[in-house]
Amino acid sequence: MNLRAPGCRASACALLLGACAAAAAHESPPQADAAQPNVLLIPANDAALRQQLGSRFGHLQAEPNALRVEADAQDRAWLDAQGISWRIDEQASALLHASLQPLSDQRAIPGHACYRTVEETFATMDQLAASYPALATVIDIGDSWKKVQNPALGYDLRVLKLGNSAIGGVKPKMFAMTAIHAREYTTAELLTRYAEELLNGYGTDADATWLLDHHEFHFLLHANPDGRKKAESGSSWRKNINDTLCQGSGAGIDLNRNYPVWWSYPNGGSSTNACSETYRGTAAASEPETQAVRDYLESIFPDRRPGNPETVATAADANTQGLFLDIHSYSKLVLWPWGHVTAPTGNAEQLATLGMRLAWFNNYEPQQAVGLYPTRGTTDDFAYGDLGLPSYTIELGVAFFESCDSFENATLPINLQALRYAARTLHAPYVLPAGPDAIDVSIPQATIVAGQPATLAARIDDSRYRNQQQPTDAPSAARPRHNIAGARYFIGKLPWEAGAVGADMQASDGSFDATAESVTAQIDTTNLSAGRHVVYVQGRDAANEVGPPAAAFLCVLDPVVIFGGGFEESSAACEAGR
Ligand code: 0X9
Ligand code: ZN
Repeated sequence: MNLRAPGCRASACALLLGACAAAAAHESPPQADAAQPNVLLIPANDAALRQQLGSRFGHLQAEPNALRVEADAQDRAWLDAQGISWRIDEQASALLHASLQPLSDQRAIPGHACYRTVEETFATMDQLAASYPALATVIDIGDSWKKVQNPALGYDLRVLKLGNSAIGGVKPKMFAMTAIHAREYTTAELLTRYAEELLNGYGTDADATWLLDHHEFHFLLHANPDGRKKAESGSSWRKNINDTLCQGSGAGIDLNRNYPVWWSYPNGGSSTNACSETYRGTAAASEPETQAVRDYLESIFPDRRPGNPETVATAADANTQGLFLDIHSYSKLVLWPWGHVTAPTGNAEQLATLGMRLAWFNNYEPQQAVGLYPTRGTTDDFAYGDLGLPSYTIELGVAFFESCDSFENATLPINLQALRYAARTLHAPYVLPAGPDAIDVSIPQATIVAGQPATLAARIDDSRYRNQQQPTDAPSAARPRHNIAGARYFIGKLPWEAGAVGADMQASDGSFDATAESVTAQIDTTNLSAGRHVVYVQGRDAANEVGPPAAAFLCVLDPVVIFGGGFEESSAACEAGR
């Protein structure tokens, strides 16, 4: 990384940051095409600067004493005019330039083969729906801006809905959307792979099975397909492609500033300039992409937050079910409402608790969204403000066009873990994350003849929080870790289902006196029916809070059938869930 402003000696820079910035304005950046953006390092970080830069760039990466933005020649001149010092981050800029090469083959993204294009993502959705007809369907929830202009062009906004349709009833739902900002490649691929994991795991993985039996997952994989198509042609595109008010490279409305809650709040958190990267549109929900998501959310979720959506302190019902996730890139953050003010929501502690649980898995910075920079009209403030849903923006990884190596080996695995955890809280997302997690549930000998005891093991862990590291101007989210006080198992029914009967598990070391405990139980199978059972484990802490359950399969064989010599066949049938 070149830490000097162009044309400045390091010592002069250290002393004369302002003068260096001025010098930079008169020289072309080294090895940079003037029109191409570079990654700039700005050696300062405070709330006023974040607000100023956030509003212009609609993206920034924060470190304790520095900020990074992607800036073209015009942006650099603007920074100079504002007296903001900057240097080029050569390494990050080289990566950015490599990813912005024009692309020729639209069936895949050259140099980024791990990311499906819009068409490839849609083909995957159709294949999944065809392969798993009882578990997956595709729902058309509206049209992109281009399609509204001309039905022969543009795209449908398509939701992949997952869940076992053979089991009826109203179920807790996860709604997750990705790629609302077109260039954020990693987001849609992460969610597509999570959908594949859930479906492929149905019937073989106990957690995937109960999650799909008792919940619904609604994934809008391309929330801005017109824009994404442009990004796939090698452009660092953010907004939708509505060019009625600004043409050329500045066209578009920032869909993450177009949502109807706090859209016009006077905090400068979006722009009224039609060519700005954070342009909010002519009216709240002016864009068809926004209208489709708003209407769909209001159709699948009840309103659990009374009164006017634009009240700061009103709490949503603590028993609200379901979750809203808007997955962006990049900056390694887990954010929750509000984004428009530093005042906390009425569910601040509950939102922070789940946020810090998620952040444990991806090791990202958990904080109230305004701590990054003030925004208005964002998806998460809408989903929380309008419906009371626990709502999160997760900023994945390290680049818009992140390398496949980095995506597949770093960003993907840790964020799949965060999604798996989030899914297990859907029944009571404001409540369950306060309790300890249940992990590594196993029944080492999981196929047994009725009457034989089965050994169940698990770990109960309350230490899996990531507390907020960086001080911001938004309220802090730190919370204590509790000792484990107990664990119970439930056969065939989730702990909260009618008729569920729990049985105690024991601490493997003899006493419950630590924030993480190994637990075990001997399951008496005498009265269990032959066939496959889901065994759920749930932990409890010293504050009497229970956490999200996790499960393992147990196969019970009928002794009469076994006696007749059918052990192999019965075991195979039971393990396959037949
Ligand atoms: O500015 C944005 O829309 C998000 N950053 S990005 O680089 N992906 O564009 C951050 C939004 C944070 N604020 C809220 N979620 N309210
Ligand atoms: Zn974004």
